[in-house]
Amino acid sequence: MLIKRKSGWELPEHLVTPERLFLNRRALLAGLAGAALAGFADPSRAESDPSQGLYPAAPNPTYRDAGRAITDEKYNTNYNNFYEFGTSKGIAAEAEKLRIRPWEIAIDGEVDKPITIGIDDLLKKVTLEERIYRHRCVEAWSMVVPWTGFPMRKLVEIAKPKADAKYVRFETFNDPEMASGQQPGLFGSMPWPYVEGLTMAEAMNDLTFMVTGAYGKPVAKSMGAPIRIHMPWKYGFKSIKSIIKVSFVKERPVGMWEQLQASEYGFWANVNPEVPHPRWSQASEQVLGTGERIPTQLFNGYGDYVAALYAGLENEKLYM
Ligand SMILES: Nc1nc2c(c(=O)[nH]1)N[C@H]1C(S)=C(S)[C@@H](COP(=O)(O)O)O[C@H]1N2
Ligand SMILES: [Mo]
Repeated sequence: MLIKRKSGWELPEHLVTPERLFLNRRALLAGLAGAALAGFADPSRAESDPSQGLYPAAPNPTYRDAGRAITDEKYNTNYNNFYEFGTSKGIAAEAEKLRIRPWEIAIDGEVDKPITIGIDDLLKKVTLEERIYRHRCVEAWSMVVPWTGFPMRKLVEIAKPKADAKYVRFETFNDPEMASGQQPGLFGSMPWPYVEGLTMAEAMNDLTFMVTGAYGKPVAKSMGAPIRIHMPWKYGFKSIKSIIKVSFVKERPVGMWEQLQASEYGFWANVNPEVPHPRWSQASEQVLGTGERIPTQLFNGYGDYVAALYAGLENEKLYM
């Protein structure tokens, strides 16, 4: 098969588009329209961010070595899945339309007292730290990212959930005027807003990280400013960007991808090289920026931290 490399970090599109394959015709048209707008993120963007003085933060020594080189920032800020701004990887320029101040986060559901907190007030309540994590997309590519943020556990402490809260449900903005990808297209619309969920035990795990920065500065818009989550042992679609609502709930949340195609994108979505996605293998991954393909590890190599979370859940579809 002929594989044409474009430049640098760009993978051949047919290798990296599976997440949108079933939307293909619509995606194709959207991609054509988006191509004219596509460009690169402007590195000067962070200058107007009021939280800029908080970066860089002290590295957490436990998460300093990801066993691979950090992926160059330019790959990470310009090669994204952020469907609110389009279905191609080149949404960085379009994502500059994301307005990140004021930015309010609602914390509600089974909590002592529902609150709404501005991002800068939230940042005052936490201590930021840097962690280098491997990131594995279900489309079988990966990167290594120096995130800055705070453990999700800290957000749980702030929220004070009641004992009957069993899951956390996260929601991204829904603003078709700002985010062109949220406008209904020729072939309909995705079931916006983007929603994802975790169990309380997963939320309390030390690895579960609320990300507000990357590469020593506020996180780029294309990567989910001003606040996203990252769970490095799960496929990337679980790590929801640009969060506006965190709800503590009794029932298992249904994510946007799960709602769209439950047979392909489940609730658990833990990385496992031996469980193929229905349409492709998960055995190996392309490391962005290196041209290398390497074997994928169970739980993306984080089993020591998270395997115990799944004891007794063997009947669940833990890896899809
Ligand atoms: N709101 C929102 N969050 C999202 C997505 C998205 O389209 N919208 N894409 C997900 C997918 S599929 C991946 S792989 C990661 C990509 O994060 P990155 O662009 O920072 O690499 O974000 C996840 N979070
Ligand atoms: Mo992904």
